[in-house]
Amino acid sequence: MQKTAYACFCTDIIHDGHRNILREAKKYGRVVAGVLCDREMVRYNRFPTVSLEDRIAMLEAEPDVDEAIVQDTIFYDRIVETLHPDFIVHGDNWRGGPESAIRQNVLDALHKSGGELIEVPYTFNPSIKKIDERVREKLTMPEFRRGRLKKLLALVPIVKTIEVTNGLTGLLAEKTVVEHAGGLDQFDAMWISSLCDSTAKGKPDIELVDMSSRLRTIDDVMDVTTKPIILDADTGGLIEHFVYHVHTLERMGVSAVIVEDKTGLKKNSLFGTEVEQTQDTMEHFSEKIRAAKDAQRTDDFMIIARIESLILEKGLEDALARAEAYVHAGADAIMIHSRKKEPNEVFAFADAFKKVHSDTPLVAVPTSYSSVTEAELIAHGINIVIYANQLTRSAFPAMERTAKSILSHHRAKEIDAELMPFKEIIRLIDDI
Ligand code: SPV
Ligand code: MG
Repeated sequence: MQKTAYACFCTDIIHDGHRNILREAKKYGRVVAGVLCDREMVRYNRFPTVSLEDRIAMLEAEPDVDEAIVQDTIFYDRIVETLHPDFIVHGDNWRGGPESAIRQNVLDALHKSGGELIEVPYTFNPSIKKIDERVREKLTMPEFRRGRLKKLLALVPIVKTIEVTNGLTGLLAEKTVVEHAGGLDQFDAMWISSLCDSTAKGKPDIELVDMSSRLRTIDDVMDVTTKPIILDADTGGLIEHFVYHVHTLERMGVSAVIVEDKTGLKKNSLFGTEVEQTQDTMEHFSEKIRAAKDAQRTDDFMIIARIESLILEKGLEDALARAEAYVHAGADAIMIHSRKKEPNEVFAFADAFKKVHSDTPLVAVPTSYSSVTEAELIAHGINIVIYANQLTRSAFPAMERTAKSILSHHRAKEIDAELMPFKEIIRLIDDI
């Protein structure tokens, strides 16, 4: 009986490197090509720029492919159990880094089934590099990245979002992958926080850093990343101004804007009732949401209404009534904020809200209730989790310690051992 050689592809374009793998597979028998499904591609690699159907057709058109099938998990157990391939063929570039977890999974699965892993030396040439760069370039374009948050919401159990304030933190959000409990994890989206953006400029978080400056930050992040961006737009300012900002953000390729129902001089929510803060009226804020939805030009963009009732201790009923009004005004999602140490009030809100609006996404920002797990948030119907300021809070004490050490020792030697060599930092930076 003819043997089966299987190779899985997680790509939008077939280039010489892939053809080399297929040619090698052909030497071992009938070639079955796997096409990694959208959900897994998004979670573990990058967003597909062509549909699953087109990716299947692309592989079917390859002369060395006998059959193309969908692989629906990044790990190979299911494929090995159902297909029983005699050989799995893969490039040898997965031996180091987080991808080695997938390699180990293949080895374990093949060990059970009696199959064999064939590793082909990874092809790296200038034309392949160019193709890779072209796909990445396409992913950075506004029309491709704008709709990515909506797509993610349909694909992943919770959209894991991390604060970014510049190109470098953008690259961290884009490229950090960890292997954990036999799986791979990475962030799905980026949050441009008003608190961290202001803090990076040494300014208070009171809408003092104006939109032109915020847009500059977004542009820096966009230049070097492909993941979707959620902008913290504070109160959104005057309705007449906010509608302009919606146009600009859509045109740039931002995926969502979050506006909070406060008015006047906005202060950061983490101060709660310790400072004077005024909540907008339900009617006026609904009008703001409605005007923004009217101004929106694409279906991709999301306007998310942020409710400050729990922050301002106005109670759950007020929060739920506002949620109802804002959804009615057209909000694409609701962010519920809390500064309690425990997630109970967020859960109570989420449980009640989801009973009525099971399809409206909910956003949570677990800064003060940081012990909550993603699994618990998912269980209560939260769809987006924002880790809103943890990168800034980790960088600042490290920088302060370094500054103090240099001042105390009148040289840098004492702190040097704690510092990362620059060549390790710039490994994140792509050359053109
Ligand atoms: C921000 O990150 O700027 C936020 C979240 O708005 S919070 O600081 O908790 O208000
Ligand atoms: Mg903010």
